[in-house]
Amino acid sequence: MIGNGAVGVRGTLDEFGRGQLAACTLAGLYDQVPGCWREPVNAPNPFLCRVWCDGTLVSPLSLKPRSHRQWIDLRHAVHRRETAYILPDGNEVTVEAARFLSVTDVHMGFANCRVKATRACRLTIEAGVDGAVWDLNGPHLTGFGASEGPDETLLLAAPTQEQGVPVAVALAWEEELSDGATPMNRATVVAKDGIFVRRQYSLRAEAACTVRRFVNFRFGDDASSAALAGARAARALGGEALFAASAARWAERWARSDVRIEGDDDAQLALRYSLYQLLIVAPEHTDRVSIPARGLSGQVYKGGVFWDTEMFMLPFFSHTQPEMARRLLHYRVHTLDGARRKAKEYGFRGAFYAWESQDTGDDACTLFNITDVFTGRPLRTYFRDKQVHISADVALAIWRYWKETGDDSLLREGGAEVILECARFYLSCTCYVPDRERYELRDVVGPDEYHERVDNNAFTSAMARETLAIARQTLAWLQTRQPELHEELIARLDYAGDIPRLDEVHARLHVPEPDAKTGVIEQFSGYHALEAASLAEVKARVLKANEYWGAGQGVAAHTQVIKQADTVLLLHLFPERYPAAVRRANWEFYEPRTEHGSSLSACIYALVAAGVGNTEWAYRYFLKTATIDLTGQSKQYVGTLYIGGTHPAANGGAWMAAVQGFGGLRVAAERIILEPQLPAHWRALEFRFQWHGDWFDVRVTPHEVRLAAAAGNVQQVEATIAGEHCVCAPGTVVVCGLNGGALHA
Ligand code: IFM
Repeated sequence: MIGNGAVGVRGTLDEFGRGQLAACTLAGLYDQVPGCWREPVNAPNPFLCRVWCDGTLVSPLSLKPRSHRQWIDLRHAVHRRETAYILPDGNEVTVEAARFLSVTDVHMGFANCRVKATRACRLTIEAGVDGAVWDLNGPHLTGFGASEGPDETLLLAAPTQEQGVPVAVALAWEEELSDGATPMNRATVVAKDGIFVRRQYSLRAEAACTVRRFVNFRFGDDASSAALAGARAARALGGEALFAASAARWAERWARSDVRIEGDDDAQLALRYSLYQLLIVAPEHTDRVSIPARGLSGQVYKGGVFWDTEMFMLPFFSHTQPEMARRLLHYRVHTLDGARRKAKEYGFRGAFYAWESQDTGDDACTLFNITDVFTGRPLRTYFRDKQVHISADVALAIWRYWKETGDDSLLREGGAEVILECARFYLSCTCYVPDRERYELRDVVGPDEYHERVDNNAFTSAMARETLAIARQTLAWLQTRQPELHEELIARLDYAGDIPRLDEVHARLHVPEPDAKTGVIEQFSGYHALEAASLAEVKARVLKANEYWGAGQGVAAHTQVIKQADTVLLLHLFPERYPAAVRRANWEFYEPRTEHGSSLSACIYALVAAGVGNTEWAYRYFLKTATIDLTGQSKQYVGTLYIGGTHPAANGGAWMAAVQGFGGLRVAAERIILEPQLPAHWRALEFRFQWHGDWFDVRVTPHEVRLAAAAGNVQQVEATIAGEHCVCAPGTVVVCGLNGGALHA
């Protein structure tokens, strides 16, 4: 894939169309075809390009190539391919193509295609904007208008079905002919859903012909004129200048984000690929969208933004590009009203965030989200209704962003309000149990989606209690630092009556604790009484590929086998509350019971394993998360639901496992902590992070840790490295020997 946060383009070939699942997915534009699921809109594809040589279609769809290479230049985010064919007459034709999307002007993109032949021939190149796009629940764009400008420009536009939002894609054409290539005929082909230019050239032996397209994606008012003007402006700028600007921005991104591993090239590639996947879907241009669970790789999961962003991707962004983290969190401020509507719909107060959030914050998650492979009937799932931890995930992420960056603007500009409304939601959905003299959070679904409607899920209850604590601290902060805003919020939200209840419920909300003997935390009430079938036994009971293991009657639902990290996630989030022995006991208890049926699971097992010094297992799980989008071995279906695509949460998890797991980085409000645990064969790990506006570089080897504070930093920070306390002033380096080495600066 290539992407720039506004558009994602799947890594299909230039000749490919709907049948080969080509798609240019737009961020933030959703549409619903009556009776179908609402999902993101795939724009018309301006990258389509076909080649004929003496009347033969030169395409892997019709000919077997002699050689084919296709790759991503991760450094500059360019998709490239080179394919060679020997035609029946012996002519060797080579097609080279490249495409990228600009990150400096996110509407712009560029593609070129160079064709050369070893023998004299007549070449036809057709390129244009193809509206026949792949959709899961489409078509979203019908009634196309196609036009051609006098200056080699093409435009294809259509309104969305639900709201009539205009979508337009324009293309400006440019060509370069080598000696021996002569232009011949030119024709414009207008189809009901596309517009193309078809040009013929006469080529002498070894001549080449290059066609460049400057493309522009727009939606909203004036989309057509803006797209045309944008394509023309890009062409006026030229491909090299467009590339140079975008590449310079990519260089900045990599300088902040790269993590270097010495001694393990496979891990290095997998990790860089993961970071690339995160960077191509991060919105540079707006705080009105966030990153969907499948990024911009298509329409899977309805383009919904899940807790994946806050819990799995945000740490990467807040440590390496806080302004991006801020934008992602601001999306939750913009969608607060949707969360309020959802709370009201279920009879609660405050903010109950959407399980699958789109543009308005209303929940796109359907009640029957999966179809049974046996009966073909939709299965009732309770993700939407009962996965109440989502609001706590949002509140915790906002709070941690502030703690880690020191930027209080988000709290002032809606973040505090979000936290208060999330806390109010838990005040309204916890129940008091008089017999036990405590509050409980009942009838929920925790991260482990195979066990629905459970009581006292340790993760969910702990997160709810944390939200109440955060709300109390937010109020205290507002009162001292922002008294006017404090007063305004209390009055506008009518919050005065809730304040004492925050204390009351926080003090008495039941959160399952580690067992005094074993240290194991019961995932939810009654979990231990479930059948202790092994993962292998449960797998053996599966009758049909892709059958769903949960939804009340699935093979895992009545057993202790869980879908993904649940209690173990709690230990990762709050390691200071659970001693290493407890973390180890829970990891060892839950690991053999976890199917890792979600891409969110492996990284958490890596992190907790690293935290307790089990680097061997940490490494296995790190590789599992970091290679997910390289191997393509992730689950493609649940029930009959297609869930393929990229996995930005696992990509974020790869960063977490490397930096927070092996690097042992933790940032508290007042200090930096580094407790590294390198895999045995790694010679070094290097990364950079930002803390409270200052930059730090870390290099860990098996023998020492170096923490370097950038010369431009403003603060002298306290750090604890491998248990040793030190101070790191701007422009200085602290070196701490591992294995008993001395600490020196
Ligand atoms: O958010 C996850 C969930 O935890 C498990 N199913 C897939 C979702 C999207 O990644």
